Amino acid sequence: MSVAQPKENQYTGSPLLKRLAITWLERRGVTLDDIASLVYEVQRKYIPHLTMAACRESVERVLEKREVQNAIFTGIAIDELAEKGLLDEPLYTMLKNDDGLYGIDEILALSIVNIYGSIGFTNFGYLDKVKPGIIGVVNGQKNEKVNTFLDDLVAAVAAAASSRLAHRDRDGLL
Ligand SMILES: [Ca+2]
Repeated sequence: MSVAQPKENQYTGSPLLKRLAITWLERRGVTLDDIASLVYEVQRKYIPHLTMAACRESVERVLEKREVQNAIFTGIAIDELAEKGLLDEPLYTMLKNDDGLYGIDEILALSIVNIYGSIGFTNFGYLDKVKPGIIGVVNGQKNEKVNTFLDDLVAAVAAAASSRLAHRDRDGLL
């Protein structure tokens, strides 16, 4: 007698996951254009002919990757659980205060950063340090909201999209 097989995942191979990832980011106050603006800021000094449309397209391609979607769902879910007070100690206080020694927010984000090669680490480091645009905005909402994972996720998606553009430009595809 065979063991019951799990039903095929309704999300497998579906553009629904990408749409959901965008919806979850928007629910937390981050739009595709916010992330595309970060990509533009990072890459415009290296690619003079760069357009916002190309930046936005690159962000969309990054958001099609399953590992990126999963990192976004996981990080945002933890932020929202902490915001609702649904996590036990000691996790709750670490997340609420964005404790610098927690570190798992950055580790989750790093799973996104390297999908287009190691140049992503440089871009991520810059975005994490300077906190331009929407990263500074979500970082400044720490009193009302828990964005412990969100700022790193956004920086990571922007860093990966920037790396993708750098590679495409080098290959003459832009
Ligand atoms: Ca963080």
